[in-house]
Amino acid sequence: MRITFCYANTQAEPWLQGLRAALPQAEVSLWQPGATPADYAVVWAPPQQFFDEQTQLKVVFNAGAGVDALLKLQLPKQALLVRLDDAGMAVQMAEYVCQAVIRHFRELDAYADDIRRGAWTYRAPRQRSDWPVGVMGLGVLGQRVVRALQAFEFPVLGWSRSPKSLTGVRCFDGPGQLSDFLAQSRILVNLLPLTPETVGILNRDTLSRLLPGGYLINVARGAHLVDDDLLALLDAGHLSGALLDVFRTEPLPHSHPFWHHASITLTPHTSARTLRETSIDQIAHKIVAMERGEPVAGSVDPVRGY
Ligand code: NDP
Ligand code: OXD
Repeated sequence: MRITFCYANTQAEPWLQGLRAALPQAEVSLWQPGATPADYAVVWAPPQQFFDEQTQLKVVFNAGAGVDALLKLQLPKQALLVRLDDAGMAVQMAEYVCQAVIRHFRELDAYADDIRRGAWTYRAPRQRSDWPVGVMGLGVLGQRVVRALQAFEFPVLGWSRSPKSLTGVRCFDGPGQLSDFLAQSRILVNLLPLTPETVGILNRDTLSRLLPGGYLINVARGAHLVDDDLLALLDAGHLSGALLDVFRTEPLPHSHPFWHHASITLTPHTSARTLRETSIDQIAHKIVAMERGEPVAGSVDPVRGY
């Protein structure tokens, strides 16, 4: 079996060595234009030329959870697309979201400012029940985030495409229940895939439905958010702040107003990183299972978009 590797902006050699060690029976190589056709591909942000040449692929493994960029390309018709299914990202996402929720709820940035000014001040403790957290997307990452938030006893709501029943979570589904979900959330965490249905879903209409003083945590994709609508709602005081990890253009251009907005905190698309060893292990196990004709988790429905 042949495996080809095409991953933008990464050191290929440790991946190639890891894949060879995990699958000694496979011929693993770094893709170059004109390379021999392979059976399996491990990719992140490949060029269209890769798929134009690798027309025999049986399976394409995306070395990340989100497949929105890949689905913009023309993949070989017969190729199954499989994304990373947790692979160590869920716990990272849970710790990132919990630190953000706690930092905002406990006003830790305001305390840090006070201390920097030499002021020893106290703020009135907030009631956890006044800070319900709504999680958009109850998939692999969303459900892990929900569990972590519950450990800190925040009231948690969730919204997904299909109905869900999760212990202790007020679950909503479909476009018809989105307004009710938002109207009962003060902190909003976005963990949706980017699809034609979800592009621009964080906009003036939806964000203004949050409880007053709402706080946005966007860890999914930049194109979920209408940037100017967020700025308008922050400046109008309906939202109290936002933590953004993902952007329409990455790296975020230095001219973008998000860089200097007092109520916006930025991180550089780092909330849940692809962990090389864990990802190689997951992909290798899936290849072995597929060679045996067994089904694997994480296959993408290109029509649904995730
Ligand atoms: P999953 O596919 O496991 O979960 C997606 C969830 O979104 C599901 O609950 C699904 O509903 C729901 N959903 C999809 N479409 C809609 C819709 N139209 N309306 C309502 N709900 C919808 O994905 P993951 O949890 O693994 O990952 C989520 C996203 O997180 C990725 O697509 C990626 O964009 C982002 N990500 C960001 C990272 C970062 O570092 N910032 C790292 C990794 C991922 P249902 O359950 O009914 O199918
Ligand atoms: C992913 C990401 O989708 O890193 O895995 O954003």
